[in-house]
Amino acid sequence: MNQRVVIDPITRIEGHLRIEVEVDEHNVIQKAWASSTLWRGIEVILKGRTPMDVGLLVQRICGVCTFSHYRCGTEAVENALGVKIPLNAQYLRSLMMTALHYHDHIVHFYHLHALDWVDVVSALSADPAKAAQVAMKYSDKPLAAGEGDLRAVQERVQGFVNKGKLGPFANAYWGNKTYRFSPEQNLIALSHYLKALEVQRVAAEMMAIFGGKQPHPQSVVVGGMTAVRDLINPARLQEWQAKHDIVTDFIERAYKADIIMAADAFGKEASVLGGVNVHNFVCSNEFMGADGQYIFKQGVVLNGDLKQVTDINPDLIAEDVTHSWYKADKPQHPYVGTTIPEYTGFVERDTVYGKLPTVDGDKKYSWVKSPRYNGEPMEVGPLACLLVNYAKGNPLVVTAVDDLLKRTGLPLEALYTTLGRTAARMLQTSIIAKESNNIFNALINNLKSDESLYRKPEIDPSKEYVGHAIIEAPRGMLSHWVRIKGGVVENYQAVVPTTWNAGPMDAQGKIGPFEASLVGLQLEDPTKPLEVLRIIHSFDPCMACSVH
Ligand code: NFC
Repeated sequence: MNQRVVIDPITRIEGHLRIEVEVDEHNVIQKAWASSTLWRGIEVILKGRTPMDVGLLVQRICGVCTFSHYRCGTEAVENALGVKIPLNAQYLRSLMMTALHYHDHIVHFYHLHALDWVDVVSALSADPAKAAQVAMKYSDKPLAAGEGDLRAVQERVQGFVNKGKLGPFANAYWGNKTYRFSPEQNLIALSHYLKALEVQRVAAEMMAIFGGKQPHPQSVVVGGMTAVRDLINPARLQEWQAKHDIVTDFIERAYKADIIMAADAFGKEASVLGGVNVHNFVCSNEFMGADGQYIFKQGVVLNGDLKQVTDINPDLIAEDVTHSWYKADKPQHPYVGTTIPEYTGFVERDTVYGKLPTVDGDKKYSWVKSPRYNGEPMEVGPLACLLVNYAKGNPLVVTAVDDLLKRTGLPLEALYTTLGRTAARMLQTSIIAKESNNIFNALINNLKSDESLYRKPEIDPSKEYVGHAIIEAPRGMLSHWVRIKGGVVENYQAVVPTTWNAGPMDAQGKIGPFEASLVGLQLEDPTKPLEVLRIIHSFDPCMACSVH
């Protein structure tokens, strides 16, 4: 008999996500429902506000990728008003975006996702001398190089265990058979987990250098950037460079090495070799450097066909709310999108954990809307960015992907897996780390002849304006859409990365990437669904963003 498994809340993410699945008698998932349970109505709050405040208000959508919304909202207003910001401001915004990607991707892999791969308890039985040798296999200059350092990590964690205080390592599925690292590999990754706590702070400080503070930076305004003198102060620029070096060193010597190690150990683990079942991908241009060139370029790939990549057509984006707790009788383009709540709740039934509120799949079951591109569900995020850019022959991406495949011995198809999604995020971070110096140098060069950072925008209350911005946030393509009338915001919609990935079934019965990724997965033990966590975490869900 089929049984329901409810995981609510999913932890080690931002925001409120519940995943419910139905498994058959072999514990194979037949149906999956992704649901988010908190709505705040920020699009509604924006109505009637001055467009100059949009950036500051929309960045409260999230506590993680605050800068993404801040910048995207500000740029939607700039697009509506026809404001062209100075080049220095564009470079600075690109650099701030690099800091955000470093921060979010490092925190995601180590602090949100790693424990789906790393068995901390097993690390306690590792031989630190052997672990130091093993580390040499995955990097020419491993960060976890010394036996002494590895022993110290082991003793530190053993100390928590002895006191019965596992802290962040409590309540996991330690010992699950789908963990594949040896004790030594677990110890190496664990040492990086602890180091990453320091490195993510450095990445956050990078954002604060140009943003004034982090989270919720304050330096972006409609028309450019504020705090002109401070932003281009040579001491500040040097500080940026020094922190950049610390972060990129970690990316190359720990993050990349750990992904190669995961490919080695998990290369045959069935539960990570699926997990990409929507084969449509879309991403935006991001990280503008000299001559208006982007590190990553926009595009759309459908049905996994890397031979055909098309440009994004913004007219083809719409949001469906058939199974979302909102009213609307058909999919809406974001310029005319509405956000009218209509909550209908859950139904109680038996699950593997006893009676619980559960989804009625015929009804509404999530606060997340379902974005569609020309009627199709799309995966967004680093995997989409890499696949689109690989299809476009972007040399930075082709080289990075081919190098990793060669190094791990995996075929290109391995990208279409949970392991591939997690590896893509590391590759994206590593490419940014190598290329963003060009953006920094372009800024320094331009400052020699031009110190402008701001152009005052004009707004005529007797006119109506319409504008949007599409950017690549850490979790994927983000777009904001604004209509301005009488000098204030008339309508506002944000179509957010995790909304694309986590949205429920649409009117045509098509399911989105989260739900599709789980169908067909066999669970080792439905009461301890580690495999579900591993797949869902590989998207790096941010439900605060997705619902807003
Ligand atoms: Ni929150 Fe996001 C917004 C999302 O664009 N999803 O990456 C960005 O949050 O982390």
